[in-house]
Amino acid sequence: MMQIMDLNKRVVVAGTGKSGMEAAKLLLKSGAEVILFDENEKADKVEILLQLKEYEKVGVVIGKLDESLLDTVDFMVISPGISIEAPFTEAFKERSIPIWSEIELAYQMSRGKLAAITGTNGKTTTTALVGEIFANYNTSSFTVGNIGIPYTSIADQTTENSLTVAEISSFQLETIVEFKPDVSAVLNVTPDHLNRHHTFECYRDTKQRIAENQTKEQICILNYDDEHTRGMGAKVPATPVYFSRKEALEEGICLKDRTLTIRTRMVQDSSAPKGFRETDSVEEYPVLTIDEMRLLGAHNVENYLAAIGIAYYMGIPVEVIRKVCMDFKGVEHRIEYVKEVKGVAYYNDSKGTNPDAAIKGIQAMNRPTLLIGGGYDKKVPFDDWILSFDGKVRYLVLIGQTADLIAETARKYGFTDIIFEENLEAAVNTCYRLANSGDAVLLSPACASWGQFDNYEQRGDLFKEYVRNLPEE
Ligand code: UMA
Repeated sequence: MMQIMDLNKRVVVAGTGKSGMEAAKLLLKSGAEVILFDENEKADKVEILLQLKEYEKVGVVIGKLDESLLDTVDFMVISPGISIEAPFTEAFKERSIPIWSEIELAYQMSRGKLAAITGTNGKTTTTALVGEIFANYNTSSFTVGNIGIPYTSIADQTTENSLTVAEISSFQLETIVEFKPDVSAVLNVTPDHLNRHHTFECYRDTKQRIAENQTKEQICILNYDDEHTRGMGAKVPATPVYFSRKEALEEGICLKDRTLTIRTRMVQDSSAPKGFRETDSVEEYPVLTIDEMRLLGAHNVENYLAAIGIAYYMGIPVEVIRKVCMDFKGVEHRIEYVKEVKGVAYYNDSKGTNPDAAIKGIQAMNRPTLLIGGGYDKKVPFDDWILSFDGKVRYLVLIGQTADLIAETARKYGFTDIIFEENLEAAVNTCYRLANSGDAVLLSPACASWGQFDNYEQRGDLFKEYVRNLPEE
């Protein structure tokens, strides 16, 4: 990464959400003068200034930016939520004032090694897993980005020995300049955010930009099973390394029988200049089996394969990768493994707040399942969710406002093993009574939590508490 910049500069920071506030703090700490700008008239100037009260060289503009201000501005840092096509950016472009993504600023002001992960789905889980692997190996490690922690919030804490993993969205990639991860990854690309990027091709190409500044010595991890990311291999300047859940790759990260396996000619060697030495034949490293993973579902096999590749090429020993992969419980509230009680595995998918998300939850189950559902009524149909049960659901235990409506839909499709409960605690106790060893209990409500809980986090936390209190004997 680059040297820490000389920040005797005047910078406009656009957006006063998480990214803008953290970018502003980093700039101010580094001696820059900052003008925070937000188009939303409702943004609270006093509140913003209060958060930055320890700094002097800071101004806040809400609503419209006076163009005369721009004559002395050196560059702009733009928040991910603001499109590069936003009309106010025109004045910057006319004056050739550079526009940097918040992650560009963070990158330029960081040290150590960086892994950056993008893709339409799975990036949060993959980033979280890589982050845990780093944390187990290195005392200075950071997990940042679209996952909810702005990269700028930790940039000045990084050292030459730090390992950082960043979840990167297409929004953040739109305005990178020199952003250059040591290992990048594009997990998959399916249509999303087309209102911002206009066409699928533009969206895909924006994702591919994660690798655009890399060189042959650096690695770009790509999904072989996705035609769009497979095609990127020939286009990116980095050395592509594929992962595949479906194909036995000659080189790459793939399944051998049911074992997630690294096949590589780049062997880790701490005495080699870059930590790797090239071998003539392919070396094979088994990491863990699918059955040893606590996270379920084909999509998670892909996330693990990618994470294993990223960690390996960031120089993490296979033993450490294996240990963390075996322990990894996933992102909180997302098909999260809680514990096993009397041979029954309990999963918290409180984030399954709509039928689509809850379908992923049920698809991930590989055991007969007692499913807890229901909650706040968002007036969405439950048909597809019921149809996804696929013979796996032994009992549907319903709570909340939507209980009757879900039951009615279920019966329409011939599913009648339905139990109504007053609240979540009673639902957990009923599942505990009815489950057999080898079953799973899944909270995946297909509904928002409101009415019974403040938010899905609280619902998930309570579920876990009830499960942990279940008698083991
Ligand atoms: N604003 C303008 N003009 C605009 C648009 C927004 O002035 O045209 C202002 C708003 O008034 C607001 C500020 O910009 O004050 C908001 O900035 P932001 O939307 O970038 O929000 P942040 O709080 O900085 O959060 C961002 C990411 N948000 C988006 O990409 C929309 C967060 O990802 C990310 O976690 C965070 O930075 C830290 O890196 C969220 C997200 O939804 C979770 N991401 C998308 C996704 O995952 O699908 C990409």
